[in-house]
Amino acid sequence: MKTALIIGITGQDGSYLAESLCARDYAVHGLVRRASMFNRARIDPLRHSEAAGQGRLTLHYGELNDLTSFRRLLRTIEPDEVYHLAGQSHVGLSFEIPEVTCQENGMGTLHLIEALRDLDQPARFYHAASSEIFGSPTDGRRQTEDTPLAPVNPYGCAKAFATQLCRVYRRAHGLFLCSGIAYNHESPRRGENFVTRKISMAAARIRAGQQAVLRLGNLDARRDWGYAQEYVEAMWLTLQADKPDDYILATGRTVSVREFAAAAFTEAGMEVVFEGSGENEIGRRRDTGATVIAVDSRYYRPVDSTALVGDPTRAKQVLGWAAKTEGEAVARLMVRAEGALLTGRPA
Ligand code: F7E
Repeated sequence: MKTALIIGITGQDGSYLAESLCARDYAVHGLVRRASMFNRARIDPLRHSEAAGQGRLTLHYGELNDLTSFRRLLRTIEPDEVYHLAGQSHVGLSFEIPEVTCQENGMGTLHLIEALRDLDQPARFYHAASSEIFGSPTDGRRQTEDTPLAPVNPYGCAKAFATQLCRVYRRAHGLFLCSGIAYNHESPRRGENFVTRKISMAAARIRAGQQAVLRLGNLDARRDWGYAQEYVEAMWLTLQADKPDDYILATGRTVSVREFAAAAFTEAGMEVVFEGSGENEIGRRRDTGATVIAVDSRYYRPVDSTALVGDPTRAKQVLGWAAKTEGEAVARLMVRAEGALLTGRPA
């Protein structure tokens, strides 16, 4: 039986990955942050499952920058694979809390790989990198693993640092370190302050008469949106490869925030027509004429990366992985899940 350690097991990706590894008969250990309130809702079903009952899921308290306890944990559980999915993940917020973002996403990663380096048999290590390392490329081409790093926000800077560090340590110390350069990947488990979840929740609530208007920032921003459950399979495949490497994990196609919202509202039974422009743009229901989407400049970012689209050819060729669900289909599945929450009926 293989042993895996997931750092960030309570997050969207961590919870899907834990389920996937338990189904593959791994002994799964998860690092969770101590907090005054429990934040384990996403892994609760797994914690109460047969796998947990059989002792195949174990949670440990830990912090990204607490190197001593991480070293102790590594020595105790001797993992074959470590998945580093933790850190401050909100790009917009990284302008407000840049130090925490860089400490967790940058230095936190350095601490982990330094601890691995000291082991007699270092585990294979997956680092959750991000398309934000590329910033706002202007050449009109899809990004590959060789696209230069040019981040435009503190979050991207921290991820670029950690990605490059993994490359350097791979080369210098021969460690099995891999970065999955993931583009936006969403699901019903997404945090509520990411735009896709904000949209899907609002569409379901407006439909149910529990909310009047959805206020959004930049409707023109385009994202390469995939489905998180598929992306965690790529994470696992990355660590099963013969050699350590970095992989672009993307669908290869973008839709705008406006198009994503339109698909979500249509799924909720409300066709939306957009009119106006800039801060004055609104979306009205075609059937009632009611304004259901409005632009609010509070959600604009100082700089927004608007041209990120990945070329996942290497992941396809080496790992045999390809995203199946993209853009509008992601919007539809997220609204269906919200609808089930609101009505109590299965999705
Ligand atoms: O924004 C625009 C916003 O916050 C997407 C993280 O997983 O993916 C994620 O980062 C776009 C941006 O995700 C609102 O300006 C418009 O252009 O959902 P988001 P993100 O910033 O792309 C990358 C790959 C990561 O690595 C990150 O960890 O939507 N937008 N109106 C809005 N965004 C938000 N949050 N809220 C709005 O009202």
